[in-house]
Amino acid sequence: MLISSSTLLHLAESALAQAYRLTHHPQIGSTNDEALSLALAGHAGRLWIVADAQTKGKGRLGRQWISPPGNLYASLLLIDPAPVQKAPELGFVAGVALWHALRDCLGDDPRLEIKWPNDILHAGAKLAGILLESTQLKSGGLACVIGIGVNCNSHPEPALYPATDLAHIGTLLSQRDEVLIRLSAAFVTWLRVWDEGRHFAAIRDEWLTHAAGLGTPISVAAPDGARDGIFETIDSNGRLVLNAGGKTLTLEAGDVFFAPPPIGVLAGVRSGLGDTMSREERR
Ligand code: BT5
Repeated sequence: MLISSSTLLHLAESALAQAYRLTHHPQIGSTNDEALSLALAGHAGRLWIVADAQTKGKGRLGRQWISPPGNLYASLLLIDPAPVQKAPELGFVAGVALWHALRDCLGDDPRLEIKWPNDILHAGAKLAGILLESTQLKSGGLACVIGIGVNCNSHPEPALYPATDLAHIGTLLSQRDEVLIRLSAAFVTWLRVWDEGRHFAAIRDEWLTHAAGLGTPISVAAPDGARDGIFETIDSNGRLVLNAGGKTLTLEAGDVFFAPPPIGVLAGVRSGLGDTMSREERR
């Protein structure tokens, strides 16, 4: 069932003023899948799709996003937000916008960090995740879908990473409608800064200000195997730059681990692009 506007859920005034709109589903397979379907059916974009629960919530690389009621499951559909080659940068714009929205909920807290490519951690535990997908439209346009899951009042105990939620942290604001208002406002702000890819440097600077693990030893489960080294920076394309025993490695994809991961985990992580946009989708 689709409710065109919710009595509970609202977008920020700044988002409404920029013609963003909201649809709300009590339950859905995946808000990202719904956004992609709407795009293929000709939707003009600037649409937030929010569900109370998802039955097929998706993470990156075909992984599951556990999606019980009470947390925020939202996808933002944008049509032609930038030239095609700049579209993968949206994952970093989303990471910065989500970090700011959650900072508004937490207040100042140095434990709130962005993990490459765009997870949000609190005290090292995963608070929110982002899944960026895109599809080429028959019209020749590009539909981009930014899917965001925020754990508001519960979190699972997944095997790969520790997790947390806003209520568990004890934040000022923890309700998903409060998070959505701040998220929709933060996207207006940071999409404007990005300026259709003209100012990715400003997004990169902001991302690096809040990055987890900079200058520390990390392990990256990359598509072609595990890489260990010091996390130096991200480059002008958002790729992770690793100093591996004096040799500089630039990684486009992978899962980052700050502490030695459990035995077998690195080998078990499925390969794929760290920026959440598949090679197929980038063409
Ligand atoms: C992500 O993938 O972090 C992207 C998550 C995006 C979810 C949103 S919800 C709205 C929209 N619609 C969708 O269908 N998806 C998007 P990844 O980095 O691959 O992390 C997935 C991994 O995180 C899983 O393999 C689990 O280990 C763990 N996990 C699953 N559910 C979680 C949760 N609710 N909280 C924390 N970790 C979780």
